[in-house]
Amino acid sequence: MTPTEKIWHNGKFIDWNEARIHVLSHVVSYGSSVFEGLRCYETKNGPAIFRLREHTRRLLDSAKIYRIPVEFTLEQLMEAQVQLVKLNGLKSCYVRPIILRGYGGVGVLPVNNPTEIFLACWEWGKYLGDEALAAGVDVCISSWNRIAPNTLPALAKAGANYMNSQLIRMEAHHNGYAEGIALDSEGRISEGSGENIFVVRDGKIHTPPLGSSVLPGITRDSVVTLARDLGLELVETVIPREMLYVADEVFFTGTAAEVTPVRSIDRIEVGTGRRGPVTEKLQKAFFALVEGEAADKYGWLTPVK
Ligand code: PPE
Repeated sequence: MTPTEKIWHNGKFIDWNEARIHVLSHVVSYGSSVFEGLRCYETKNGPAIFRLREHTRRLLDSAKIYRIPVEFTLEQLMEAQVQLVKLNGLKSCYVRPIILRGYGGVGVLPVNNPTEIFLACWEWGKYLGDEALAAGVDVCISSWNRIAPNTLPALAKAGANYMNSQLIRMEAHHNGYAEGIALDSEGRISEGSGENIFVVRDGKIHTPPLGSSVLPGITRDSVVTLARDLGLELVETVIPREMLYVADEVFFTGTAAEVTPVRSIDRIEVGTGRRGPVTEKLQKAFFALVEGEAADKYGWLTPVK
């Protein structure tokens, strides 16, 4: 990663190297952070942040679930992200807002731990490799399950959830796969360590519902909307593991992963072992929109001016 110039902290822009916290901050021992990841795309009308409002809303929702007080409004945080990208002079980048419990009281109960908010950005290329978007990735089912209901809330994008994601991703990596797919605590398909998942069979698209321990992905929502626009049949439904092995197409969605085809699962080829027609259609629609080639009919792009 190449550092950029400025990071936003509690309302002020500070130098990249000054964005520090004390080692005894609550977040370090107890994982008490919530965060976001957004992409800013280069369009012909200049840089534009994709679904800024929805990401910022999810950030505040995550903080609310964890009772983390936030003194900034949705609008203020949106504006700060636009200013951040502008100030750092990037055409396209990844934006990472982080809200954490800081330095003060010790012990699990967060008393006297001030909320610290940081907004950073940097240039970030293709998440699952340069070839992934066209060729697809080889993945496995993880031996780790996704976080169960009543353990850690899956609707919150909390730092602590990513201990589970790390186990999934590391296991996949060490066994030679690009990514792992986790089942939920009932053994149904949940999601990748950092992506939602879609399964296509006979032209019908399936994706697990929010009750299957998935993050309410904003790319997921975008793809659901685009699929319906294209007249494709799509259902949110509980999906058994073996559906993956007999699918015609499988793909991941995520801010970092965008729309990435899956070409094999547990060394079983998905369909013909290459990107399928439904995945390609949705990828095209997605990139046309984020890159400003197609009309932004839902107002998903916030220009950085
Ligand atoms: N599930 C998980 C567990 C997840 O982390 C992400 C995003 C998604 C689904 C997709 O959500 P959305 O980005 O709103 O479409 N993962 C982020 C983290 C990547 C990272 O390594 O850090 C991302 O894609 O930005």
